Amino acid sequence: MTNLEVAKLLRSVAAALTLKKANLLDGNKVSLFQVRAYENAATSIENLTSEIEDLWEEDKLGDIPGVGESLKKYLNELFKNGKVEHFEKIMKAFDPIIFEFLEIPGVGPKTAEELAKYKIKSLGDLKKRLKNGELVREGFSVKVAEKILSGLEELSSRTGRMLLPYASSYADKILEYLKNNPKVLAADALGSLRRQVSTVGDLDFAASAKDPTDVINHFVKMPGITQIVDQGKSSATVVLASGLHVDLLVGKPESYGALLQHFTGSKNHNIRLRNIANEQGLSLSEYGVKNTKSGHIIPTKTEEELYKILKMDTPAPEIREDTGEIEAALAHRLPKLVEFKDIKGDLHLHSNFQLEPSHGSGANTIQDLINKAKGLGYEYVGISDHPPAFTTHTRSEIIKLIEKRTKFIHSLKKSTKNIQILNGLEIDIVGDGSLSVPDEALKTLDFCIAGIHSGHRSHKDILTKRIIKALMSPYVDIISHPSGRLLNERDSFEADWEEIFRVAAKNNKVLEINGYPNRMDLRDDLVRQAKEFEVKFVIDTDAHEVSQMENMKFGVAVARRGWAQSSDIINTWDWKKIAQWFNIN
Ligand code: DGT
Ligand code: CA
Ligand code: CA
Repeated sequence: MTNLEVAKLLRSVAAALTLKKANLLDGNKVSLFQVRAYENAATSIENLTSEIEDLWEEDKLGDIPGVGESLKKYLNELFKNGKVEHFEKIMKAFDPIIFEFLEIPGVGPKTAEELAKYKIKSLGDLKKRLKNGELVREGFSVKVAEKILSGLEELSSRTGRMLLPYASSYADKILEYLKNNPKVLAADALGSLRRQVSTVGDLDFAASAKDPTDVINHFVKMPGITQIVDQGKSSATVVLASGLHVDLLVGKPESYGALLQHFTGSKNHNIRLRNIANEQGLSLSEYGVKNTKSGHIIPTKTEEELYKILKMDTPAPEIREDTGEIEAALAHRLPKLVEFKDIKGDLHLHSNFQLEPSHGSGANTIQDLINKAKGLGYEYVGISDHPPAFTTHTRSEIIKLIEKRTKFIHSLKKSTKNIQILNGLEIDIVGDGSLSVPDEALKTLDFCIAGIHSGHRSHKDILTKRIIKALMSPYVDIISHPSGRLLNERDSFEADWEEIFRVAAKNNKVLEINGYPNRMDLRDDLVRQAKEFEVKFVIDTDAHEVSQMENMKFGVAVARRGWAQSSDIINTWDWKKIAQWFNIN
């Protein structure tokens, strides 16, 4: 079974449990925590860089984040017998088509169950009967029908591009393999990965060697290759078990700079660069920089040499998109982009503190998060759990629970050395734009993150109003994952971003650049636009587990692609300045 198949099975189990709870079929025995455990495990399996079946054979299932003892037992049974009795028992109460419907973005277990009543045979059948109005005539809601249709469109337009952090970990392994060959003088991961685009179509590598054929022969023997699509003297394309395509170009050391430049792209950047070269009597290609008249190749051992020949500074790979970087490089006015080493803290972290949160509690203790932050060399760390929900708790219960956590964090502040701790929450901006926690409790915090966690498919004006209202609250400091996208799952919602940027800048509110692998939100293009309004940003990981705190560099990549400098990012500031900004004494 592939990772995707296993993940889909676990999601189906989670959905079946949700329905059982909703329908009160043993509902009292199902906990939301259990449902979430299956969903979390599914996500981490989808994103593994090894095949889960291999891990099972090597008895390493326990190494997968989110796979605990009981799930390990079920997965054992799955790989041994091809099925899990416990899962079959849970799922057999439901029409199997329900689990197909759940693949549609925006369709949850309840809608899927409702749809199943209409005796639909397949997703194709569903699309047909929605389009010809049949379902609506039979009593199905017009509004929900429209939502499902757009979900079906989104599903068919899915690109199948890999999220940057996972592509990056594949690339590290491939580079290690390439560099194992003593004939390889240098090897680099290029293309969209080097430009740090949030999703990657295929992986591109370059290697420098005197004898390219030898390197190619070694490359096509790499473990994990399922198909060799193309093999030439100095290039090859292969497919890995995950379906990921990998290109390799091998070039001579004298012109390795030209190869690096060519294969990093982007295509638009290269086209402009080629025109500039032509005007100077030069031609560019992966083989080198050629004097058009003499046919002589000008050596370019490094990329810097190539750009220098063109009388340009070298733009950071992240901004090579022909969106102004070429003009800036010619004028020697490239921005100094923010770097990972500038980051002094992470302010969006979820712990497992018993706050009875509405959703998304973390896996580790607050102390674990603090220790990890110290390990990363941070000066400060902000803990920002989700609060309890109004639907399950009374106002005074919410306040009491938050007070209890505040007390606990205060005691940690006293006992902790070498790092500053900030007491925060990530609260919801609810449907009418008000906040999910009473002001009375918000007052006790060092800082407050507010985010939209529901109603992502509402009208543009409604979503804009919700964010604007939160930006006007004196208690809100940061808006988390502002555009609500989930890569490969849900697009950014539409909103009046200019208005949002204007109000954020005016009220000294900070927009988050969330580095969680499937968020990368605010998006790079919106970061660049927000910068024009002098909006400040914070780069966070939104980690729900300590290891995810290492994703900071991917958040930094989004900021760099948005041309952000360290002065635009509040968590590059030292503790004194941060404490002043949040009014902490
Ligand atoms: P991806 O794979 O879709 O995430 O995007 P890239 O940028 O990695 O694109 P890819 O893998 O097709 O090609 C890698 C680089 O090679 C690309 O960024 C620039 C260069 N390149 C590829 N095709 C062309 C082309 O037709 N013209 C020019 N000038 N450069 C190209
Ligand atoms: Ca590529
Ligand atoms: Ca490619």
